Amino acid sequence: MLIEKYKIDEFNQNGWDEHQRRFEFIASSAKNVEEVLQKLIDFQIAIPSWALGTGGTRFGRFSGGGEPRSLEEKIEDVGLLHQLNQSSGGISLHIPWDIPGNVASIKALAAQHGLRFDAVNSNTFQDQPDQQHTYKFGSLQNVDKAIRKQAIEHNIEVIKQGIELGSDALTVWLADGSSFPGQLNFRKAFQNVLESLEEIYAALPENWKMLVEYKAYEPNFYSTTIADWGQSLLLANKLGPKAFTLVDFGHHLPNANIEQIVSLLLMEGKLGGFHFNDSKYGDDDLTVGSIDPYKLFLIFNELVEGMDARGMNHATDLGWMIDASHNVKDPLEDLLQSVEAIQIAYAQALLVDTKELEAARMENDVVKAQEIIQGVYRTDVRPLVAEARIRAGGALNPIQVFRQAKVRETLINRRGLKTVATGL
Ligand SMILES: [Mn+2]
Repeated sequence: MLIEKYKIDEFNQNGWDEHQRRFEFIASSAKNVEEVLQKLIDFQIAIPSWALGTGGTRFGRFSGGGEPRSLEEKIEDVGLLHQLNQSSGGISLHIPWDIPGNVASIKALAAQHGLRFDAVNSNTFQDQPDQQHTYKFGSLQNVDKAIRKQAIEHNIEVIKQGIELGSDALTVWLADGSSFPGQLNFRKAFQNVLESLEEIYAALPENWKMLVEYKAYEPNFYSTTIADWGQSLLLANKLGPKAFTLVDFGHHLPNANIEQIVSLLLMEGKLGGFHFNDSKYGDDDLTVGSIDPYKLFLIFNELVEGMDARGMNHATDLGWMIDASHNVKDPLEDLLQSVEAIQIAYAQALLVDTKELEAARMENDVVKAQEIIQGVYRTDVRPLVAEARIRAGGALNPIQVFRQAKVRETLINRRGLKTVATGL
């Protein structure tokens, strides 16, 4: 569903004067406000098709009602988010959870909502009802050649689906690994994954990227065959210029210095994209910025600095996606919160005076360097983010509009209370 434009304009009147005061305050002190606003407007974050329903844990799942029952309804939900924040202009599909029945009508529906198809994701971490071989002991790493072949063919099929939709990247995340010492020959497993990825890589169109995602542990608990950025980079380097490392915020061991990882990957020209979420202990998939917004800002600071150093376009040269799960919140409200948290961190990173910071570093002035970084982090940039959203045609306060327009109630009426989004 979409909300009538005039209603959004009406809702925007609430708190308008206060917004103006707050925006003028920050606009009077920040140097490059117009440039920051344009970059915020251009910056789009893809929403994954699996994040629109309530997620669950291995203990249970509590449905919230009105969840999308089809790919069409998922696109409509992302379209609504994009209408409200004007920053969710991409949707990332998981195959086979979301195989488009009629590609032309799916593309038309997405275009109608101003959405593009972001990276397509393969799935070899669970068995599908009609598949011949099981992935219980891994997919691309499997000791059985026939199983590897099945997983390779699935990835090539996903590329084909993506080409039809106008996507230009394949994200590969493997659950492959081992749960007990002795279970796996590490070298053989890695070699099998490399050889399998080489076959998939060969099927990539010229303008496509392969994003190799890593994860420290889970669902395997002793080893993961692509466990960290070193292993992912090793694969990306061996595969070739179309292969890149994909960093997911929650896929690290506790306290990993993710900002340093993205900095070095950018230096090597091998960072392909970033998956946003937040975590306290492990791959918790919580709302972006809900636990450690400072870490998010520090990562963005390195992303912006590293991309600028290579002359990259922030909006288009890396894949940006939210990869989170919503167990106790309305998924759409949660996604609105996540997008705003990303924009806040991005806006703050854009305000860092990099020349001044570099000068402080050259003087070994540790205190000044910290003051510069934290000075920006402690600046309330929410009025900048809101101004960018309004100028792009969105809502001053997306969550407030979502609630006042009774979106969830309407979706429950239309779709039912006990719907379950596919894939979760
Ligand atoms: Mn991810």
